[in-house]
Amino acid sequence: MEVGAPGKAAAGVKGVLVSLQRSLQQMGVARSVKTLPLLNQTGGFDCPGCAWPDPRESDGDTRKMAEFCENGAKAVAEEATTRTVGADFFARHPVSELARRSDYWLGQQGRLTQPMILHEGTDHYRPISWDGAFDVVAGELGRLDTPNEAAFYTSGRTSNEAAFLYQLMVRSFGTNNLPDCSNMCHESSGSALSETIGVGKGSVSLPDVESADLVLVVGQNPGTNHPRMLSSLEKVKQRGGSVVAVNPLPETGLMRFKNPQNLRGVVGDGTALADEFAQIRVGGDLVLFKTLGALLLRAEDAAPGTVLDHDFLEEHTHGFAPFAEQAREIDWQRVEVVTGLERRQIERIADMLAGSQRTIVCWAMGLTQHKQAVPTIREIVNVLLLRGMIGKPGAGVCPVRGHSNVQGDRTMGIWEKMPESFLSALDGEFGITSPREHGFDTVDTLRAMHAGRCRAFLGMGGNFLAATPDTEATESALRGCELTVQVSTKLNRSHVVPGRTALILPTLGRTERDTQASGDQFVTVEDSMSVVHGSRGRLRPVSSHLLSEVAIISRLARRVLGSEHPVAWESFERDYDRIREHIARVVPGCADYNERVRHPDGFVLPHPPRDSRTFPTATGRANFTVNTPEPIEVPEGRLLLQTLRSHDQYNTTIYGLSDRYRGIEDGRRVVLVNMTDITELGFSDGEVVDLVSEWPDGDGNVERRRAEAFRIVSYSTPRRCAAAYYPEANPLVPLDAVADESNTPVSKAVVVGLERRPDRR
Ligand SMILES: Nc1nc2c(c(=O)[nH]1)N[C@H]1C(S)=C(S)[C@@H](COP(=O)(O)OP(=O)(O)OC[C@H]3O[C@@H](n4cnc5c(=O)[nH]c(N)nc54)[C@H](O)[C@@H]3O)O[C@H]1N2
Ligand SMILES: Nc1nc2c(c(=O)[nH]1)N[C@H]1C(S)=C(S)[C@@H](COP(=O)(O)OP(=O)(O)OC[C@H]3O[C@@H](n4cnc5c(=O)[nH]c(N)nc54)[C@H](O)[C@@H]3O)O[C@H]1N2
Ligand code: SF4
Ligand SMILES: [Mo]
Repeated sequence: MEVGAPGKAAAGVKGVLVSLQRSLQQMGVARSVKTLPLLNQTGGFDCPGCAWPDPRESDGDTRKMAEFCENGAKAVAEEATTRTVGADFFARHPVSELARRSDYWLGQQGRLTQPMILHEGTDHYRPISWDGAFDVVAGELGRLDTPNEAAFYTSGRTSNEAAFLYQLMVRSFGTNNLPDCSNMCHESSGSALSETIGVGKGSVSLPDVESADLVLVVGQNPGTNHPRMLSSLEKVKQRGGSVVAVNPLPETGLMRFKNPQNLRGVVGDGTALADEFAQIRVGGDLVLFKTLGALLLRAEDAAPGTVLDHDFLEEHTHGFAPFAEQAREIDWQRVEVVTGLERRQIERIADMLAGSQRTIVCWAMGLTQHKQAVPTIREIVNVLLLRGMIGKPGAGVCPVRGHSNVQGDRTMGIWEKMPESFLSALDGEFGITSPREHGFDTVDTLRAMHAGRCRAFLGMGGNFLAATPDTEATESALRGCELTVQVSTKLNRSHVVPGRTALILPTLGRTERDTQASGDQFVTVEDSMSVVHGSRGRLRPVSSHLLSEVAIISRLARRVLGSEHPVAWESFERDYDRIREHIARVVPGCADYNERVRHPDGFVLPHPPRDSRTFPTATGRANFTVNTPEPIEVPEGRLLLQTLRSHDQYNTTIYGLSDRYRGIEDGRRVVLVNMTDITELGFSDGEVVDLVSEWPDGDGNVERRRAEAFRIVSYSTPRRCAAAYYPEANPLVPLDAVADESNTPVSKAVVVGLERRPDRR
């Protein structure tokens, strides 16, 4: 492992070189030349990376020749690789051996090419026919005491068509157990926004972001995780706007951007981004936003009529008086301790808010994966409401989504607690009776597995084992299942920690041509800004045995639900327009779906707060809320650990071992700690330690979880805060550490100690 100085600017020529190198390594010249020009283009395929939107002609924007970033190119290379994993591979490698390999090694083996089964008591996956595989699933599901003993997970790459059919199959089978990656991701945003503005999605468009005069980027590392967002932040700066970054780490992508699309980015220094970098303590954001709200109210007191948007408050909000009554207090000493920020900086940011005509707040996992994530996001809404910063151009809330279709999957009904209006529309359309009892989310699925109440697991994409908290406990939960089924493109850890019987069902990726009886098909997706559009793969599938997700679900549904089932499953696989006809009638905002998704720009789903300042909340208005910060207790000698992504991974998929913006190369088992803490705790930079987390179990005992052998790296982070990569640090996250209301695992605030390893110095 090598540790050097962190990078000074994101992207630039280096980013372009890395994109090319990875593409050539995985796909070769011919396939690279065929693939990259179609990425994010009209008539091409949607980037399988993140959910950042594409420019639209309807907005007066044009798409560039290369409308993708370094990490988008890596995502494509990872999927469109020519390396394959077939029956011979599994014959050579027993599961017990694969289980000892790293996530990186597993992913690098290539694409899965044929259905495989692992029978009880054996150590090798063996080939099975598709029909044979569906028989096994139907048989095991049929043996359950109730449909609620099965859980059906979804990861956010699944297309709208597949997601719609999947939830239809699961509800027809008789359960709402539809946990998804969103439970671990933006669930907190959905909870907070539904309650306060009535819609659990962001309220801004791409032109809004680019025309804002103030953008706050809070708990998000766009240079790595949403790289094309930097082009939008660059536009904000070029138009005279300001950017505020709130983050414990000075992430390179928040500081300076070298846009490879223009000369300044190639030969110049690029564009400086953050005007203010607030290096906040992990978990300090609720107190920060409460203080910003207080300062706005005080500024209004000092100069009445100049700060608050009284018309907006009167016409569109509810609960302002009780909010304002408690909101003016500031205990500066406490604020400075909890946030780690200086009073002067918080006052400067408040001045920027008070002077801005168009403010947008963007956020991601640095906010959502905390115990008080939901109150924190509600507090951001409070601050925006004070100045009427919602439902007007250039202003609003912007939770930046992760997976490329995670938002679409929810729109299509992947949720353990879809509202009655959706369920009754679904029942009416298909003549089925959906269950009404809420299902298991991700954490509840794990709890149910431990309690023996969930005995069958099917994953539509994703890597449930590596993505979820408390890895050791999760392993035993999955091993305790009668059946685990993974519909996947690539080999991952969830395949090598099997239930009594385990199946791998390989599927087409988004880059690949999807040919069915009626001809080549396209699918649809929804980005982070509610734009729905088509995606058409063009590459020859990596194996002729692959089925599309739609085909897998349709065939499995026929087998599980029987030929008498009222849904015409066989019609869907032939022609995906048939699925979209149903989507048009069931899913709100999707009328004329087939027509509108064929528009080169797709269409934008309705969002009442954004479109007309109508707020479909319980009060019919945007709600102010009163939120009380709870201190996070970090005992002496302990650190507060956040788990995050390197520049060279996609969640549990490790593309490579280079986190170059943070100066870390050729290794991932690192823990970033402030130099003063390293010294005070009696360690030194470069030493290898175990991380041990501590969690009070409620009976007065402390549960200890250990992750071994992390190299200490001295890094710029606030005192008593630390950072390590996900998924390596997941064994430290207790299953019971969840966010209030959203039940999202608290992956950004784990109390840990560093422990000297017995075998070392
Ligand atoms: N290349 C690539 N792109 C991706 C992904 C990927 O793995 N690789 N994953 C996708 C997915 S599913 C998602 S959800 C997104 C994730 O996108 P991000 O949310 O950007 O991902 P993380 O790496 O978890 O980064 C969290 C950021 O929050 C900061 N942070 C941590 N704790 C706090 C806190 O208490 N307060 C504040 N203010 N900041 C904090 C961290 O320092 C870090 O910069 O990216 C998506 N895009
Ligand atoms: N400690 C900690 N834990 C976290 C997080 C964190 O920040 N810290 N982040 C959380 C977040 S935000 C998220 S979203 C989750 C991610 O959780 P998941 O979505 O479950 O994980 P991924 O790593 O994105 O899934 C990768 C796998 O998906 C499969 N795949 C890829 N493309 C396709 C496709 O087109 N179809 C199908 N069927 N399969 C496909 C491949 O086999 C690949 O191995 O992890 C969460 N876990
Ligand atoms: S910003 Fe996200 S969606 Fe856009 S090209 Fe990069 S990874 Fe793909
Ligand atoms: Mo995510």
